[in-house]
Amino acid sequence: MRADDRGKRSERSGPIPLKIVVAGGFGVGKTTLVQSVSEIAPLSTDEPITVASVGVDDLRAVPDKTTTTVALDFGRISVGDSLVLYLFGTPGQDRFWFVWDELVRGAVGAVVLVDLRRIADSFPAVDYFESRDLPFVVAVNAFPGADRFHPAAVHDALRLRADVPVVPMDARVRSSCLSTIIRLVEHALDRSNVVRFPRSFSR
Ligand SMILES: Nc1nc2c(ncn2[C@@H]2O[C@H](COP(=O)(O)OP(=O)(O)OP(=O)(O)O)[C@@H](O)[C@H]2O)c(=O)[nH]1
Ligand SMILES: [Mg+2]
Repeated sequence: MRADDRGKRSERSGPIPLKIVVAGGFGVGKTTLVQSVSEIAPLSTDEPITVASVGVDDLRAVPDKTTTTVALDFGRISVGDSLVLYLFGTPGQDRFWFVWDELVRGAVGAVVLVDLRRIADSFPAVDYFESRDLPFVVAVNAFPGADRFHPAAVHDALRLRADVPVVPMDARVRSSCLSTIIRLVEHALDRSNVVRFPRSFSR
């Protein structure tokens, strides 16, 4: 195949789709992240938190929280003409774990959000991606006290593999979320030894 034929082929086939999962414990900011970065109106499946949650979900750290994701969050980000990222946010409550296996199918990797006031809540998500050998980055979300710990200390506390990135993030700020997602894609590409992330993508 000649080089210009390859160009025509990629024109016809359109941008490469990449699936990214946004995971973590209950109320760590997964829906907020997807809503911050999506260029389309994000799909959200949040429902009011009901009395069934009492004694099950710990709302002390997020007292203003009135809804929870019951199926998934969905959003999209285009990266120039070459890539389109599809974001799938997981439900945070333990009773919706069964949805995770469907959501991660075909994903290049995951952003695991952590609220340092409740770091143990994100252990199951870390374990999940480690056990499936899926690339992930840990994003320390900007809840009160998040800046008191260096990423290296968080890395140690979560007993992460040496190459797993830990990044500070504010899920309410688009540029911050994009930096995290770029870090994930770079990490996934590093692990697969393929191409570099396009430089044309502005954060
Ligand atoms: N201070 C602060 N609050 C945040 C941040 N990110 C999210 N929040 C708030 O935290 C609460 C929980 O956010 P959600 O995005 O619903 O969390 P979630 O992980 O999707 O929750 P579940 O789907 O129920 O597991 C909301 O009240 C957000 O406004 C952040 O970076 N800093
Ligand atoms: Mg949610």
